[in-house]
Amino acid sequence: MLSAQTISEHASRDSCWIIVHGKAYDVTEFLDEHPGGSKIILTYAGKDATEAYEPIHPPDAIIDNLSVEKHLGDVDLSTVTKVAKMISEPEKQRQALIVNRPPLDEILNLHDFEAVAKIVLPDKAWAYYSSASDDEITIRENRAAYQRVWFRPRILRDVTAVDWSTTILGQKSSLPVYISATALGKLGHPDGELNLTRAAGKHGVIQMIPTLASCSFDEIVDAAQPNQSLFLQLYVSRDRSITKRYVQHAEKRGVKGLFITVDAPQLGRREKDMRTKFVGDDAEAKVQENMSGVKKDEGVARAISSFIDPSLSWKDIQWFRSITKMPIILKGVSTPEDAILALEAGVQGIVLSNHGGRQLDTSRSGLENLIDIAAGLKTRGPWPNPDFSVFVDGGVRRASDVLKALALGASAVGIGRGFLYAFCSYGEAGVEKAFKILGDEFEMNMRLLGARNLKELVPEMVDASALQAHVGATPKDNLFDSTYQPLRLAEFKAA
Ligand code: 173
Repeated sequence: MLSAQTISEHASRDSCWIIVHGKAYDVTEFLDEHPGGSKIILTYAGKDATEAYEPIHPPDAIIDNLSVEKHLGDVDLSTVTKVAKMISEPEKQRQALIVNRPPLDEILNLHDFEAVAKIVLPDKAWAYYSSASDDEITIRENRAAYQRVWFRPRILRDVTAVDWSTTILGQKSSLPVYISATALGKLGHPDGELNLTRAAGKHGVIQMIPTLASCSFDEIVDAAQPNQSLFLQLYVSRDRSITKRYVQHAEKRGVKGLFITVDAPQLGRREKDMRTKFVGDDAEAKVQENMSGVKKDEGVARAISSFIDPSLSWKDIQWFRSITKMPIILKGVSTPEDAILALEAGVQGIVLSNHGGRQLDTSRSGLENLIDIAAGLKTRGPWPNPDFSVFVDGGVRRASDVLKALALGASAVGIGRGFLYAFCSYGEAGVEKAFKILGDEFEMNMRLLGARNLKELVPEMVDASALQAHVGATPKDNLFDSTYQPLRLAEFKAA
């Protein structure tokens, strides 16, 4: 049993021990390998790092990443003096707001979750989740694109019974929507991604597990029902043996689709996230930062993304095919040229995505790209193609958005932030409510549109003639605009 006193004697770059979950670790040699940089670890050198560790890492990450001789053993927790945490005034106000958030019954649409999340989330979490790259033009365009498409409803079709269930990559789904991957779920709720897993299991919805989930992959799979379908989002590591092990483990555990992210060889600069800073502004952190030379203003995502391999190329696709039998989907395709290359490479589908506006700013919306990509794929085979799924994500908040994408030929639609904000604001019950809201919206909109099932959604039911015109008026999106938080400029220090 180690005492806190002993640990505190190892509080420097030359000998750095930390405590996580009641055990001590020697991380001296790991400092420069830490994907999040050494400075954040040095802030906790000689101390208990559990509180900082938990929201960002799966519980076993430290155990897996350090060789056994660096596992120093149990710490006598009675010797660890809990640093009394000063609850700041803004934090007190936040806690009060959580208590007073609107009852779940009063949540009527997915924008409501976002409005509540914006208030109840810690600043750092809201900044990370809501941010997008550069001038945030693409994230706003993702919403606006849906409003440039208008319905052409059919009448007198006996719409007593309507059915919006479907299959996605051969898996049953109660909605033509899957939960898209969003990283670091515990920044927003202590149960993190498990909120999604549990709600999805109850309601027959498919969850895409993020590579950078706060819960470990196995915790998520263990929380699923026996027949629950799960997909996996993959960031490809520079070390392909890590990627191979991860992919094959996922397949063994029954994951039904591998979504390889192809739009993030480098993370976009998300300025909202960068302005909140990764490490708190305390003097100690500043000293450590100066010593370690790591940039302090990277933002949460960039700080942990250095393992992603920018050399990933079309040549790698055959290798993925050789290591797994799961359907392979390329997530983050924007052009017919690449859609055709993907088809020719023999993958099972693509996601027309701009990463929720977080990567290349002023790239077009997935919905708009669907027009060109459908035209391109039509020259190479059937459209829609039962053997080549085309998914769309980005900016989806309403069932009517989904119906527009499906009418234009999408196989299903991904929603990331919408469900993320549902659990950040109300936990698992929030996600269940989000499914219910979407179901109600599907029922109403399909009746009004004259489509009794998803096969009856045809391109003639939408007027997309304005979709590719970027000039001209789009209707005001008041709900979205009232939650959407504009970027800020550099601020003066308090006098
Ligand atoms: O969009 C993101 O924030 C994201 O995909 C990511 C990538 C690397 C680390 C954390 C998040």
